[in-house]
Amino acid sequence: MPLELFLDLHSQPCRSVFIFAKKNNIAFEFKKIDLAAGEQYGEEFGKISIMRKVPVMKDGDFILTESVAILKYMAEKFKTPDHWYPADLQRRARVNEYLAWQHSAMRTHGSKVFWFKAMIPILTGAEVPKEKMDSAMEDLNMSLKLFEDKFLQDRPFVAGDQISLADLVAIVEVMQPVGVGVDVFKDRPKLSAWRERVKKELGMALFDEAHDVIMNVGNLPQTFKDSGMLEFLKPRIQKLFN
Ligand SMILES: N[C@@H](CCC(=O)N[C@@H](CS)C(=O)NCC(=O)O)C(=O)O
Repeated sequence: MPLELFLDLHSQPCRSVFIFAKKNNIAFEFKKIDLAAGEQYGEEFGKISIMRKVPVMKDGDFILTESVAILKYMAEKFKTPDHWYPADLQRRARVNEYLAWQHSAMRTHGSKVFWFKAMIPILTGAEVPKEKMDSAMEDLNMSLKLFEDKFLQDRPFVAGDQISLADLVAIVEVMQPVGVGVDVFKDRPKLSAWRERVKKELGMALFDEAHDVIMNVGNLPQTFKDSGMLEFLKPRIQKLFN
């Protein structure tokens, strides 16, 4: 029986899981969970995960949440090429180092800019105050700089000469603000060259397939409104400003 992957490609961690499975010819059934329509809060999804977040993987009776855990599970179960999650202790540690860091840095900062630019003005009818926007951009720029200076340095990819899970998890997060018009690659030749290498390794068609929805987020806020998710999200939106 193929894996079941519960995904919404608007979500960065879902894109990493989707791309990894496809790139490695891992058979799976795509179970779409429409986050903007609130499907993660439905009864059916609740039976799959009380975390109510995607991605989720189901392998027979075994259910796994957390994209990083899912990626490592797939890499090990399907014995994907070593470069994705190297057996070598120190190269693997480099991958793990990035995967541990990114949740509280690149992911947090890129997501915040995405919400501030695209979602909040439409959901609340008001622009995000300039000082909040500037502060979010500052955090994102700091993460991007650390990615270049600490995680890439002069290497083609995070763990060396070959692409790994770290690059995959990084690219999907870096692309999130791009979807709302923030050109994070401008004046960053090192980051741009890395993006081109990653795209080439993944394959342009697969990269574009995964990122299509995030590059066209126009209808997303309307879906939030129509589904009643807007009311539900208000307290969370408030938290973003605290
Ligand atoms: N740490 C988790 C993050 C999962 C997560 O935050 N997913 C978001 C989409 S990017 C989600 O499902 N949000 C739905 C919600 O909070 O209602 C992972 O890496 O899988």
